[in-house]
Amino acid sequence: MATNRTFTMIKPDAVQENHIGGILHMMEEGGFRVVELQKINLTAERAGQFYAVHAERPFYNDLVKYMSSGPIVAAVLEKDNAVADFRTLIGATNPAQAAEGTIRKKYAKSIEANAVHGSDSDENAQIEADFFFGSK
Ligand code: IDP
Repeated sequence: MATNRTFTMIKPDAVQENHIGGILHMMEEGGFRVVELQKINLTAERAGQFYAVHAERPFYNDLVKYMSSGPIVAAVLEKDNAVADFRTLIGATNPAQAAEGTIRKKYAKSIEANAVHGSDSDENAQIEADFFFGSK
């Protein structure tokens, strides 16, 4: 995957509260094009695999439970400088610290239920996109 793509998920709290459209709209308004899109339920096992990098963190078990608590929307997005620009658009992990105008500022409920995921590097964007959509 080129550096103009990133991977995102709309997390269970935001899907449950009917914010898929609002969040996709903010992504498109932010200049991102939806390349792949899928609504899916993660099993606890799959959620655990996705977040395996956090396996030693104290919040890992809760995070796995939360991410498998209801459907999520997985997507691949395209834009120049996608990974960095998307991290800016979603805002800080903790919504209390997220900047005005960011997706998490508007939709996140807590540091855990923070509405969206965004890849943190080109390498992880590729790995995460493949996790859901396979190699392209
Ligand atoms: P990021 O999603 O902003 O990249 P990470 O540090 O990679 O943040 O954490 C992954 C996810 O784990 C976060 O989006 C959030 O859902 C959850 N998380 C991170 N830190 C905490 C915490 O301190 N308590 C509970 N959940 C957390």
